[in-house]
Amino acid sequence: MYLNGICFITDSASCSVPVYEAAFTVLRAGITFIQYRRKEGTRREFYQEALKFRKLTRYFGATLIINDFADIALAVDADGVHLGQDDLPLKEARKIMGKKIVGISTHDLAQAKEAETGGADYIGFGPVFHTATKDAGSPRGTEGLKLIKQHVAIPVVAIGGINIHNIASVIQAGADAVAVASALCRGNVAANAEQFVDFLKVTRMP
Ligand code: 3NM
Repeated sequence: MYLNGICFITDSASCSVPVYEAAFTVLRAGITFIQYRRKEGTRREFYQEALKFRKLTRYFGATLIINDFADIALAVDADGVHLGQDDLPLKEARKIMGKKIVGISTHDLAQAKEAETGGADYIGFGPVFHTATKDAGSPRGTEGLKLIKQHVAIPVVAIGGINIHNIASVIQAGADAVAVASALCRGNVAANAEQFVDFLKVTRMP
């Protein structure tokens, strides 16, 4: 199970190709962690697409996390669920998810500590940099990320505006993994993914 390296977050609005195709391409390049995130359509469509993602990630031995919906995560036998601050409370999600992964989006130290105390397996923290993919508030910067890493022991997945030019600073600040949507999905997905995977090889991040 991979909760490290680079997590590809699907976002159809910032993707130059259908997200399933993009997912295949990034997995083919060597990325091993995908969060299926979908903000449009019905929950039935979400489920049907999530099933396809489960099959695909199994081919590659990659981790699949489902954004927002614990029931869909279980229905497709994903590795876990990722929840925001306005989703199902962590305590309830844990009851449903059992031993599967539960990740929580956090935007400040109080939320990060609360997620850790509540038993989250990892936290997302961001936005580290400005992002056009989501209205996620003001950038916390790498200093914000460092502060979180000083106080929280569970893995921290940095998110928000991370690209091939600034990823080194995010790793330096202590991120255990980085989550990337637009910098993988915009333009040439294969070329983008190769650059990120090359970076991972140099850093020897798994
Ligand atoms: N969550 P990109 S930022 C989905 O801060 C999401 O919690 C964020 O996309 C948070 O890599 C974000 O294109 C968008 O910036 C990430």
